[in-house]
Amino acid sequence: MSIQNFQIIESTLREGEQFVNAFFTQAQKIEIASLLDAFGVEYLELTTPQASPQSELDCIAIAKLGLRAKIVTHTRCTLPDVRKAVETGVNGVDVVIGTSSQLREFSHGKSVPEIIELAQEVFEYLKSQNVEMRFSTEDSLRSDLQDLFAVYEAVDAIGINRVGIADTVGIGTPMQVYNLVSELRKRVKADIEFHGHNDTGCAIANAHAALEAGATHVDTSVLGIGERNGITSLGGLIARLYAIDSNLVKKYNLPLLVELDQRVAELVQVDVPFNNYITGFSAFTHKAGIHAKAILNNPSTYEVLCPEDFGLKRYINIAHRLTGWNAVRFRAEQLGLELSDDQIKHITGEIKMLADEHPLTLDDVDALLRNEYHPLEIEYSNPNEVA
Ligand code: HCA
Ligand code: CU
Repeated sequence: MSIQNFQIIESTLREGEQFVNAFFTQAQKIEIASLLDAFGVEYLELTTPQASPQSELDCIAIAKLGLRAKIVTHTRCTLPDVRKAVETGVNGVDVVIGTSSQLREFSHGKSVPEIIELAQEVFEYLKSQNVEMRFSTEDSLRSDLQDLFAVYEAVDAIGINRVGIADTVGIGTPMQVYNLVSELRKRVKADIEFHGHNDTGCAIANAHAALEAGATHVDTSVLGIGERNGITSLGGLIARLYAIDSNLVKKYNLPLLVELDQRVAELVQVDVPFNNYITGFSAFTHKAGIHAKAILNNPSTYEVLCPEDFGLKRYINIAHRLTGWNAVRFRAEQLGLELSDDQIKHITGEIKMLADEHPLTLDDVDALLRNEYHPLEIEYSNPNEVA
């Protein structure tokens, strides 16, 4: 199925708050919410007001901001929790309960018929409150399929807006997620949301597989922060979809990703990873001579993401032993130095020799180029001129 309409449920302020280093103040939450809203995510998911008195105040404050994004909060499947959620003034409630045998036995202790009964009670109430309703099953990938579908079909019959699949432990593969979502797509009318953890590195691929199978909503967080090593990252999902068709993500303000990643990294005291999608420091740096030459002719040779679309620039690193003379010539042109091909080739050889001895910087290369360009300048200077 080709991906057409999808929406992002941005959970930096819920799943992200479960990241070990996250201790957001209300002002910081408002700052993150406003940035995400300016980026254009469709939903912001907030920590349940049941978590603490401050969490409740934060929900109320963010619900009042009048952002373009819909504000939803995340709750357990109980009447007191959803009541409290509705009272904060949010637009929707994301209800979750565990359906796997592990969670049924060791977490809430409820049977499948009991889960269904509880869900019916909770959603009948939410329906009367005119808020968006989502029901998701924790640890869906390790749940018995019969149980899972019985629960989803029961809540779908109530007429809720979305059902969610959660790969809580990051165990799913794209193929498994694809198959599960496809099956669910046949059984429910509601929209389908996917929430995937990244324990085994599949969170982005799984989110993409879910969309291909007919999911309509994906949960993300900035930099992927969340419980343990987190979930599908906002930037990673954007990169994945952009590479399929950049039109899929043109509804978002892409240049804001850099600020979002940097700001959230700062708030949770980590660096943006060097290999991060789009905003990692080497994401648009090309090094080998062969790559550099092709990139200079046509960037699409080695780039599926266009840095300009994210307000970024590509960088060609020439100060190393893998360099090539085409890239060195390009640098000379950037510096306004007219050098012959022979001169450029000679300098390229010198760069390689020096780089074998010690690490070089771009300044070192620039100096070599400038020396080649003005080799005799001193001899031609006017001896009568007094310094
Ligand atoms: C958690 C809950 C959750 C919920 C996902 C959802 C998960 O374990 O903290 O609401 O769909 O990963 O199962 O984040
Ligand atoms: Cu989660």
